[in-house]
Amino acid sequence: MPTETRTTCPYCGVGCGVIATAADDGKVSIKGDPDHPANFGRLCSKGTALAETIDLDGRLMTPEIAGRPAGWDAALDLVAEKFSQAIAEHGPDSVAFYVSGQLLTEDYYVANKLMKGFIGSANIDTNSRLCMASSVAGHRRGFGADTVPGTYEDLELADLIVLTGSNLAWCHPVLYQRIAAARARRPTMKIVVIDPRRTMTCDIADLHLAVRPDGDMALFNGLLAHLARSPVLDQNYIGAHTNGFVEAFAAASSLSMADLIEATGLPAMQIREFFALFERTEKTVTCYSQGVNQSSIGTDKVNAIINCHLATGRIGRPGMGPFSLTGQPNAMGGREVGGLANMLAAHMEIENPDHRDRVRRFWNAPTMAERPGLKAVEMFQAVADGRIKALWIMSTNPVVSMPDADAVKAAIAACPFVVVSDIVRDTDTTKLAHVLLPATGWGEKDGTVTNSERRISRQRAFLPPPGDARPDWWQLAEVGRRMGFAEAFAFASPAAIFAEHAALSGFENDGVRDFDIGAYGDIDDPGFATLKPFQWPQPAGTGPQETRFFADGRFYHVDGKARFVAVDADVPVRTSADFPLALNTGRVRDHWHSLTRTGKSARLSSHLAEPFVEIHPDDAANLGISDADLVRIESPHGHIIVRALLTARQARGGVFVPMHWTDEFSARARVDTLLPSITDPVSGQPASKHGAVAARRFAAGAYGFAVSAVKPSGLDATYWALARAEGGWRVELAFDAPLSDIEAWCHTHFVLPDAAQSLGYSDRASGEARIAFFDGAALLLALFLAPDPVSVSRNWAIGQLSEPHADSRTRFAVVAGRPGAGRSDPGATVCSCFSVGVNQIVSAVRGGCGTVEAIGETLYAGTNCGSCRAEIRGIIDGCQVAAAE
Ligand SMILES: Nc1nc2c(c(=O)[nH]1)N[C@H]1C(S)=C(S)[C@@H](COP(=O)(O)OP(=O)(O)OC[C@H]3O[C@@H](n4cnc5c(=O)[nH]c(N)nc54)[C@H](O)[C@@H]3O)O[C@H]1N2
Ligand SMILES: Nc1nc2c(c(=O)[nH]1)N[C@H]1C(S)=C(S)[C@@H](COP(=O)(O)OP(=O)(O)OC[C@H]3O[C@@H](n4cnc5c(=O)[nH]c(N)nc54)[C@H](O)[C@@H]3O)O[C@H]1N2
Ligand code: SF4
Ligand SMILES: [Mo]
Repeated sequence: MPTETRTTCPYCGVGCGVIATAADDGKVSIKGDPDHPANFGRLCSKGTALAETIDLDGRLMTPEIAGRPAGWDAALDLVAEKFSQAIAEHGPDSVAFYVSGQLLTEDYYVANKLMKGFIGSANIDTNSRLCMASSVAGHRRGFGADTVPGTYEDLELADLIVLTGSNLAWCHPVLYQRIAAARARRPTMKIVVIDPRRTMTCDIADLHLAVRPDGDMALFNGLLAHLARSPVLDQNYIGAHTNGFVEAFAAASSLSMADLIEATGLPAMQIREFFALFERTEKTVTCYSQGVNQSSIGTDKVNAIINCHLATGRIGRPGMGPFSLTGQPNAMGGREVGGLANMLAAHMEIENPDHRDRVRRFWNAPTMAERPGLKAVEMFQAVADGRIKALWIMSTNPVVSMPDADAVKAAIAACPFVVVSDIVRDTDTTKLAHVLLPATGWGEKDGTVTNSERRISRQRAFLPPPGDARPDWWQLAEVGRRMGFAEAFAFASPAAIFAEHAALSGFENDGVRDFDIGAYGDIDDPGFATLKPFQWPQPAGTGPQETRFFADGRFYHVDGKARFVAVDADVPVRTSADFPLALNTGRVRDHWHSLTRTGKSARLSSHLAEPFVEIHPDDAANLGISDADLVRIESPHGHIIVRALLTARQARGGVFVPMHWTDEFSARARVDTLLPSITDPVSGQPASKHGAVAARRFAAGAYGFAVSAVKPSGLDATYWALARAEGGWRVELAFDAPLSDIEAWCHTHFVLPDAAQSLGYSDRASGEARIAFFDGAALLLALFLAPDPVSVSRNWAIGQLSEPHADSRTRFAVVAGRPGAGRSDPGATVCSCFSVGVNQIVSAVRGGCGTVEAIGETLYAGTNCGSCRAEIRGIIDGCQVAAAE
């Protein structure tokens, strides 16, 4: 009998409920959980494809010491010994944990407890430093606690949604769908997007403000000054529930309209339109994400937003409030356990001696950390200069995701002792580990995560642990025991850890601290097994409730009031004559961070299959760059080579490069090697959205494209990018000079049986060459080479891996690089859920489908997760423009 397991998606902070069904033959299928209050059954493309990412290919399945398989005892003993030794010789601050918002709350709780209460240092920081730290700092300054006031329902109740620094359509797709559905029901609802790029999210926007990089703080300052002079300024609310308005207003009102235009780069009309819309719409929610947080002025940006909501009293009530969208599945859970170096546990403060004493008594801790520890960027600097002697990296890939990534790589490589816990054997970071610990991954582990609206949901195992893999919490607890803290780390199950965490949140709380889930302080294994999603707070003795904070105007500063924060509006400038382009970075629709999981899915890899740079056509023309050229992008810290994607969605003067590509997937495309480690002075969060670079066309001597049934190895091309494809792999290539012996090159990089038959073709006049290898009717490898970027249809070529090639006609068609008569080419994938290509959509439009709905009815494209609907609309519009011309 197939068994259904209710669990939670391991990707973004929306925290969608998932039902995983494991059939008798072990096949897993995934659908949205109709009863989960985050998604009510919806899933995005990444969630839908989860079953394609859980195979054991490339998994780390046994502990390793110095690259050799080892038993758990040997590995754990060594970790405990090296950490204890460093602490004995150099003190507790000579060791560090670098963890992740993708850990479950139970893993995170144990890591934090071990470091802050038992090792006695606060040198535990997390990739959430690169993600949420500015929001946390902004909340604490504004509210006195790290509290997200609202709920997802507010997004449906609002009359105006301002999305700033958020590409919601791609990064929180199910929330985007909920908003789109709400607006379809209530078309008067307005949406404003503030983003230097015209992203797919702008598809539902009434107004897109293409603000200059970091110009949004001036915009919100200008808005505060405008509101302060308008009738919607809520004097009563300000007087009764806040402090600091006068100073904040003084700072904000120093900007004239001319200053605002200069700082934001926006026309006066757009600025006025936005201000008027905000002023007249009481039910306004301002959602923000990395375009706000990842900035050298990120915390100020957060407070500039909060200021506007406080000034109008639009907070804590249905359909209004500032709303920080969390990125990772458990960014919020990490904050609850105090996983940041400057927090304690259960939203208590490390600087506060009473809080420290309370946690010490609760934990019965021998050596509490006395002061904040090193924040991520400082931590890797301390690794670099030798202050950190032992480092444990868990569930994150800093060689890819930290700014100045090559310096971080060098620092880790030089660290005397590095432990990495991961689910994947080969990542850019695991390569540098002395000890590798195999973790159980999604579907294999049990615990909880908290989403953006403070809703705690269970992740449940439905697969056995592969090989010797063990949960992260178990690894940490075992090391804790071996370091001499047997009693404190004698956890028998994730339920026991959750119960302790819940009890600590309620311990001596009495409503003083926002985070209180004391109701679960004595939860047992059966209770944990059946735990339903619930929102915090839920103090002991209370039942589950839908919650909104600050409805009563009470905040968590000692005086019970909220604080306005006076923020400056200077826009940082990073570009110079040598590095004239502003560098912006972020995400694509179908990939997750460093590709260790989504990179396994052919479907997800087909939407954008290689690293690229988005550049405005005018800038490209000035630089002599054409579409599909390779581009070398350079900063004082490093260089990368990526594909040019010319688009007017990108503003002039800047470029956008995705963060996803690693050394496992491309020759040289880690964009974080270009970014300086500039951080926000309050939060310590790096400015990942604002660097400065120079770009030029990279003139290769020859270009190539290959499809292959087996994964290539040791690629030595000047440029290569590897992606999964249906039936095998696809590889983009470029070389300094044309290959002298094509067949030999193929044999060096692809495993081809001796019996393989090859068919080649080369055209001296055009400089083009093709070669294909067959084994019986199966295509093993087809390589297309040309002096210019290869124009063969990618999807057609990939399709050949699954087609029979018994007769010479179809074999010649492969080498000719185009479909035979009667076959069509689907074109680049647009809808990854149903694998529908652009050419199929264009021909459906030509056949009379004039709307996204009509395309859906004909091709199904856009009818599952809906993330591609904006792209489909763009294709329809493009066809209609072409027809009209
Ligand atoms: N598909 C996908 N979804 C994901 C993830 C993923 O890897 N892939 N990761 C998850 C995680 S951990 C996170 S943190 C979230 C991130 O979610 P988002 O923050 O929505 O995503 P990003 O693409 O990082 O950046 C958002 C936008 O900020 C804009 N921006 C850049 N500079 C500025 C500025 O100065 N002002 C303003 N207003 N905007 C600016 C960028 O152009 C970009 O479009 O996504 C989560 N969801
Ligand atoms: N330039 C630039 N840089 C950025 C950003 C940006 O927008 N621009 N965004 C930043 C943000 S917001 C984030 S969140 C980070 C994300 O960056 P990272 O955290 O470095 O990226 P991931 O690929 O998510 O890394 C997760 C790792 O954990 C492993 N893993 C998965 N599941 C488990 C598990 O259960 N246990 C263990 N032990 N390991 C597991 C995965 O295989 C992978 O190696 O990147 C940051 N860096
Ligand atoms: S929106 Fe997509 S990635 Fe995010 S939790 Fe839901 S299904 Fe997962
Ligand atoms: Mo993130």
